Amino acid sequence: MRAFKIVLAVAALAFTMGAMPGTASADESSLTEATMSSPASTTCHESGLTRYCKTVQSGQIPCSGGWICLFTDADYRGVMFSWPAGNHHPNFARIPGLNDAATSWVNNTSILYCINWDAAPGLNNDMPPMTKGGYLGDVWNDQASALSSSGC
Ligand SMILES: [Ca+2]
Repeated sequence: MRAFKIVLAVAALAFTMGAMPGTASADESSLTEATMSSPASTTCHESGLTRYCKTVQSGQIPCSGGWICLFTDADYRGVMFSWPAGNHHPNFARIPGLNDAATSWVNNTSILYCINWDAAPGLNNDMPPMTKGGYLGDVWNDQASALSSSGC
């Protein structure tokens, strides 16, 4: 996961520099400080095939290749929860901050994923391979309670 964190930190730095043109003339010490105070923070929770990571970062958050990502805000913002391809999760109530909170998504895997309305089998919303959605829509916004646990 170290490489993943570094990618996120670099992406965050690039975003910060792009968003604030005034920093372009910053000297080297300021650049070092910006790197160390990067707002990106990723923590991962290992639990077999329900392994997931949580990323807190300002602005749009990149979803790595080979991962399925859900975001609590539209346009891939807010808090990102992500799973490596092949993983899933049966009940978002076990993930603080995620149940009934997903608003946008990125599927960077070759797997047909879906979100489930409830932890029990029922309504699904498909997320086809290599697609993304900046807004789940008025019906599905803030409703997802599982990731592909009851089929797609
Ligand atoms: Ca729900």
